[in-house]
Amino acid sequence: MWWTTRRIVIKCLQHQRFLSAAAAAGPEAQTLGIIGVPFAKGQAKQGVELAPDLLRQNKLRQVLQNSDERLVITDYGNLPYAVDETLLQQQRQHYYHIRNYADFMACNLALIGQVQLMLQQNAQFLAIGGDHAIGFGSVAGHLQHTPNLSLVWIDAHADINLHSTSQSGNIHGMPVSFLLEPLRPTWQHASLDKIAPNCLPKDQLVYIGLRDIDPYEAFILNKFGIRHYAMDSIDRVGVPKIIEMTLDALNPQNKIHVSFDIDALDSNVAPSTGTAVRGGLTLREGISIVEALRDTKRVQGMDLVEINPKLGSEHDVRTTVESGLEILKSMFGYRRSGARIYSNLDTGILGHEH
Ligand SMILES: [Mn+2]
Repeated sequence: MWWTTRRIVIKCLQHQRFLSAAAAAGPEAQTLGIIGVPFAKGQAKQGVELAPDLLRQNKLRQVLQNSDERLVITDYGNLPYAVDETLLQQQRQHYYHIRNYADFMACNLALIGQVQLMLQQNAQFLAIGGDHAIGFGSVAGHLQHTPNLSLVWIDAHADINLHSTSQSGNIHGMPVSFLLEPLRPTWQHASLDKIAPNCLPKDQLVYIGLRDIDPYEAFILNKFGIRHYAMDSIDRVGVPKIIEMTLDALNPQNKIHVSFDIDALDSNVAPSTGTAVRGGLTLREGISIVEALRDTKRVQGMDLVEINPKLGSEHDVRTTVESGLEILKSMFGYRRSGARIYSNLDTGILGHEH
């Protein structure tokens, strides 16, 4: 009968009000620090440095706030950095075949400090690139604050080249090699033990979405048994199984860092990016993965990188920005199921009979 249904609806609303009151009283105001990292020198295309401000213009803050009203957001602006003589010397002597090594290191040194600062002041942080070269500083800063960390790298590419294996010299294809314990000796002139002593054990890294792996990258992944769920395994077993295997692989005590390269998504939903590869994740698959990670309540840091507003048409740029915002929304609280906690609902809308 209609009135029975109505009574159930009212009961549900009352229950929801109870939940929201509990949430408001609880200690868990969810603090989030945001840093823009407009770094474009890890690759050759201009434009990726415009992404942080473009996302802000497209209401990044409101989108996040609407996805969870309990979020307390602090935007730290865009990260400045300065190159010093020591780094230029390292570049000249050891890493001259890598494009912009000194800039890469200077920016990431600043980011390592910035991430630690944000985690002292917030429960979570978001770093917006820029190209994926900033993945080094973002994860390294996270590791210095929280040594027990797991990393989920969602990307079309493995970004695990060494200076000796990179064909392009573009350092946005190398950040993971700076983070992993067994690869650190290959960067012996980079003073990593000094600038970022905590590194990532190889069994706490999982890749999702790969479909363009260089030969030496494949060699490294196989040699060290690094878990990588490329698009073919996603096709074979489906996203839910990939999520399950990913979570099984990560230490349940650890916090999680999610480094999301927009090119993990298929180029029809993320066309404006420097190294687009067809046959990627659908937006729904991307959202599913991010939601599952969020639901662990262990994600403490995230990167969103490689959105390039100078590539493609105006429509392409809008599509890419919208996809990026959907991914962020899901990470920071939005639920497609509608199962959210609202504190200010008018529970009288259905009348007052009980
Ligand atoms: Mn990448």
